Amino acid sequence: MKLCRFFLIFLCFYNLETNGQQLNDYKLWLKYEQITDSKLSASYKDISSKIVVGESTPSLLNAKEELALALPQMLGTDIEFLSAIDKGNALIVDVYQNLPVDLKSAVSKEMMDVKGDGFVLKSVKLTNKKVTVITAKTDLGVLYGTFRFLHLMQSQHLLDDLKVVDNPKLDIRMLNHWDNLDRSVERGYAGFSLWNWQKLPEYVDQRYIDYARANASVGINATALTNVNANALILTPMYLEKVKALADIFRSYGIKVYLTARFSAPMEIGGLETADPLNAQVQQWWKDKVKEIYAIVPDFGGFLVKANSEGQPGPQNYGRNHVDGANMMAEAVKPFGGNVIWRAFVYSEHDDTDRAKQAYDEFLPYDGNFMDNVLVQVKNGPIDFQPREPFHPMFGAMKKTPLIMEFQITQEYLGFSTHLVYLPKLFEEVLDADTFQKGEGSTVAKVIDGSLYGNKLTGMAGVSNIGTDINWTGHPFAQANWYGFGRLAWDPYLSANTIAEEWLRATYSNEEEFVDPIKEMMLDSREAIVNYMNPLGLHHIFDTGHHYGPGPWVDNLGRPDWNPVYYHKADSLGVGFDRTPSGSNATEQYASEIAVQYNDPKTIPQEYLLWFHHLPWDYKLENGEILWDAIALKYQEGVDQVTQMIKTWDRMKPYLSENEYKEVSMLLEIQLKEAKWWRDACLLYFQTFSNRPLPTGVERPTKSLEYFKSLKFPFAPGIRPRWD
Ligand code: GCV
Repeated sequence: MKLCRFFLIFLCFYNLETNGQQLNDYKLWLKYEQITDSKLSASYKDISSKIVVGESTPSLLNAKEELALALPQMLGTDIEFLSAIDKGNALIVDVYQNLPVDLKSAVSKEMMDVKGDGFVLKSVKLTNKKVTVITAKTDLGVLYGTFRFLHLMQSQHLLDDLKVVDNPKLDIRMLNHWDNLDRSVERGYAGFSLWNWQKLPEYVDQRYIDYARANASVGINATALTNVNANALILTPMYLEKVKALADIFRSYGIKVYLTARFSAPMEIGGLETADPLNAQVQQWWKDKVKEIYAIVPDFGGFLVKANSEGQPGPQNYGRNHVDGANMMAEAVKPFGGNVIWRAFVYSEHDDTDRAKQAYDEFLPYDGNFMDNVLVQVKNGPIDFQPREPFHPMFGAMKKTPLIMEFQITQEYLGFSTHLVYLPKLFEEVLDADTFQKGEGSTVAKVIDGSLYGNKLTGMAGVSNIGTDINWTGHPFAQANWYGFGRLAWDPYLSANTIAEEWLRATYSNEEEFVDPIKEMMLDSREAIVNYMNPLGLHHIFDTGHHYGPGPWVDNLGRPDWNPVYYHKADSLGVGFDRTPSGSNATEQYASEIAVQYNDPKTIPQEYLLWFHHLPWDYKLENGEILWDAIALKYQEGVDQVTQMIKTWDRMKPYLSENEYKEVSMLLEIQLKEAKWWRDACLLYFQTFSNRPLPTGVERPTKSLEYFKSLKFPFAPGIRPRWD
């Protein structure tokens, strides 16, 4: 009995502590923990315990609130907000035009380099005063600068001689929520949708504000609230009231709301008989709808549209094309300054061309025909957010149309929210890829920031990994993917290394002994998952529908291009998809420099080998291994890398609280189990074709192929519910 009570009390404390940890995780990278280094703390106090904040706008008030929250916690003392400063030290936070004259001239040089919502942080010596100034042309810029200033403190930078000028390099820095109106999230692995439609508009969850703070802290300035597999109801007055409530909260954090527009909405909620974009009534319906939206959300960003893709309706249902559809909507939002973001994720069930080629084939002929407020949103690779893909050939090839990059932050094909995978490494690889479309150095980053072709509108979208889990993203390290996406949308030239370090210091610790090995672990984690899921260019060999776990054997789905066997094409002779001129010739969609290199299995980067080539099992790689052995060894390497991650994490115990340690450690154990599952299932399956033994160094599977094939997961998270 006594033992039982003890156990209950223990459980209670355990839960409280676990909860405490999760509440800490809730704060994301905005934890603002006390600075323990006494020298640093003294210098920060000197700079920032007296503050003057311009209070003329809601965004400046947000900056003030953030300082009021962060500084007392970090400095361990009270701070004073003053209306002006005569002498002594102070932090001055205001838009440039409101600064006192002497301060204005002290930062005027830096201000000349500020663009849009960029900002300046500068230490300035004036008569009687030493001032640290956070300023910008816009109040939003000041808010961004404030977050950066606080981040520098969190990561223990010396601020005595501060001089930072930073500008966002892309215009639209956007999250795409694949959130449904029933609060399920397509490909969501962190709970339900944040948007509590039933309680909106009256009930304003603190989460909406914290979501906005987190986004603003990295410069995210747009959010598409609803799934691209859209429900027209979001455009009805009842829901628009709720959208307004969210937009009202987000506005002062600089976040514009976009909605996904179901192409058939004029019929479904408008009572029309057609949604033909060339029909005058349909055009008028969209114009009226847009007017209605802007009347209640004056800064509405515009529409995000998935049309004629995976069963979604679109202009082709009426014999029209993407330009007809996009321009009709663009015409409606244009007078209000809105945009249409039209997705290029298309592949047809009636076309047996290699799926990897279809979006390019379909969209290239329209280059130059879209209105100037249309952006075409292109996924990073030509298939679908695989652990590794070559960059999408539309980047660089589509010269007269602004392309907005679509990355997937949620880990549909990367272990859900269970696997620790640091995605900025993947994002960086794509952004740095050279398209060669305008000579060497024509990187994807230059395509999307508009510098290659001079596009006026630019942007980056990330499919959100955020949900109602206390820690927002399911895995504590998945927060780094939200953070990293935001940082790269702000500046696509930042390195994954820098971003990992920034995130770790703000989230976990500034101890070098912790930061260095964990940063290495993060940077290696993406290659690890490629190795244990899709090595050497294998792709889309996931189990059906939910994409949880391996399913290379799946061959019975409604469309050939949904079946894994379509992608790996394993047979007794070899494995891989021939996309060279002897096969689908997808390489012709790239610049000749790339095509030539990729067409030859000897010169193609090894990581893309089986994406572009079907090769014999005994094909000899440069290092002398035969293909079958190389595949097997890569799977093993992936498993070994996860084992190494576990060891690294274990060594970090002294720098972590018990629960901080435990939550990641438990997840890593699942990751190891699943990495082995991938290795064993895939190797047993491919072995039925290769008919070769596993090479030395590869662990023998302990279960049979039949066992792996028998696994079913009807309730795996993130599958789209059927309401339509
Ligand atoms: C929103 C993939 C996903 C779908 C997603 C689609 C898209 O196919 O599996 O869930 O649908 O991409 O990006 O539109």
